[in-house]
Amino acid sequence: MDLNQPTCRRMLQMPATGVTDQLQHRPIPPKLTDMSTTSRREFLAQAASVTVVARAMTGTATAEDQRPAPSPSEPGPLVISTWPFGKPSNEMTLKVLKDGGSPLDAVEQGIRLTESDLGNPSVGLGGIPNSEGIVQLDACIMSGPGHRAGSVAAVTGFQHPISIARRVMETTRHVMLVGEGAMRFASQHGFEKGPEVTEGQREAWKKWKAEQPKPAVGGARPPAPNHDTLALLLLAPDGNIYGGCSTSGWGYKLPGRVGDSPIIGGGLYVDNEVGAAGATGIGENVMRYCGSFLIVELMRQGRHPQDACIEAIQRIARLDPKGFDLSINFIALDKQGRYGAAGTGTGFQYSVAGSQFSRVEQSPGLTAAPIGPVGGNQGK
Ligand code: SD4
Repeated sequence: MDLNQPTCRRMLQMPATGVTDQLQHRPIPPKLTDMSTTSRREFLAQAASVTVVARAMTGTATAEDQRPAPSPSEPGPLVISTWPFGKPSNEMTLKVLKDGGSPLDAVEQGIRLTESDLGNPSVGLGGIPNSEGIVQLDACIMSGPGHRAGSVAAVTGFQHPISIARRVMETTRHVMLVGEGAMRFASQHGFEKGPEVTEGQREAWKKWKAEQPKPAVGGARPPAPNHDTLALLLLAPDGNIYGGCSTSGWGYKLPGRVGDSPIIGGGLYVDNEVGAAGATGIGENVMRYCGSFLIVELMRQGRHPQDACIEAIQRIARLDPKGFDLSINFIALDKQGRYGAAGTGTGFQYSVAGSQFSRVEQSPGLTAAPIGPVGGNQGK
């Protein structure tokens, strides 16, 4: 759908040209799919989301502007995850539930699927390594019931940090284990060691390293732009909410750097009274604002998940010296089965699936700037 078409412009009540130019650093509408391939029901859902963003542009986003909740003809679970590569993970999550697995099994297995893909440069052991050539993984998991959480950070050589995070949650009195301790814990619990980096990533790292200027003592080489974490949120058939998050983090980061993804309230937050949110992008720009927690709190105040994502980014950009130049994206899901997303720039895609559908959707971007070189949108 071309947003400059008369129908769209009427819907948005905006001028035909210069929309994005005039509104630099202000929300722009989501790019919608071609009407010819869109059912009436999907069109109505999309029109509702356009209205949400149009109102957000004028600072009047309201909770009345809601994507329809799943209709009674589509009962059952709803799962949402970051990027198109989340689609197979969503489908795995639903399959595990269908086969009788628990919601936590479903979240874990869904995320493990992406972690197993050694071709994915930002989740699992196929990820871009740190500046010393070693892949360093972060992950966390949350259960709405019991408000339980488990998390691991800076783990190397283990293929499934999401499973280690779950084990931390289920077998210890702690929430988060990092580095050596996390790895010792994983070994004691029988988790298998894999390679520390794939051959392909090792070759790319060598090339990157050779091209870097010698850093000053104590200084750091600039990390590579790479922001494609998998965050996955599940509304289970019994109405409870769960979530998980897994990443290899910022490519060529300093050894020991931990991003937002394993930080409860940063890259993921689940509140069983309200809903859940997850993040992808430059973790430093999410964790300083407790981004996912903020979105859940906005939903608690009545915001639609998409409005909450938009408003959280607007608030972060207002506070941050970099404005909207932050490369952050969020997804959110509430207890009623409504969902949404937003990003600081255009191009962020996310995956949604229920018992009757599985698709990739385009998130609204709050500026016209492209989200940059990311692998997520090129995923399956
Ligand atoms: C991090 N947020 O470590 C993660 C990386 C990422 O998409 O890409 N997320 O900062």
